[in-house]
Amino acid sequence: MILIFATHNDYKVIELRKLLPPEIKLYSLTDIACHEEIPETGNSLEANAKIKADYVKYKYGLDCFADDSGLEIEVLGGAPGVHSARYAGDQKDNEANIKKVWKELKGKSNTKACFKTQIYAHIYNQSFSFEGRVDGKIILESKGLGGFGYDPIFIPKGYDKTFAELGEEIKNKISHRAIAVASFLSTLQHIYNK
Ligand code: ITT
Repeated sequence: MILIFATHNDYKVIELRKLLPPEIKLYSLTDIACHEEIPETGNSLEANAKIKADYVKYKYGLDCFADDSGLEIEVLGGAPGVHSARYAGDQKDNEANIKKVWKELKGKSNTKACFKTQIYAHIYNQSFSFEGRVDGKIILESKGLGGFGYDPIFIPKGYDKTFAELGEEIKNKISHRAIAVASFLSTLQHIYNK
């Protein structure tokens, strides 16, 4: 079966290709030559995931899903949250975003944080929503070369290394995205086996 993943983020596509079984052929927006930036005007992860999935469903009429994810830092009242991609400005610069997190956390001892993912899917003219969350903490230095975004500064609970150090195998077992995708997958299996 074919599914369109409504994203321009190549790292997310790489993660999803590893998380979904090979019989699901995954195409990104770039793969279907959709180069527009879909405006993420919602004020929640779920609203933005729905906006991205709806865009593809109504423009192309294809089964699709979108992921909207964010980092929530407890002492910052949940920031950057829905603004994670553009925390330090519209250029979506990971390094600048991380520097802004460090600046905002200066002098604060509580660095508890979590990553959240919302997936919104249109499959066989039905729509579905799934969520995933992983708790952890922020560190005030960058560690590791794997992953993307805030991975080099996030240590998941129960570990002593960042997502960027732990690598894709462990991240793909415990991450916010892996948890949301597991629910998505069990729904897909249920629908396709009917
Ligand atoms: P699309 O909207 O095209 O899918 P995006 O990168 O803009 O791609 P989001 O709107 O979901 O994705 O933005 C979430 C931002 O949060 C993302 O750019 C990263 O900075 C960060 N983020 C999301 N998931 C992450 C992960 O697994 N590890 C580290 N950072 C992550």
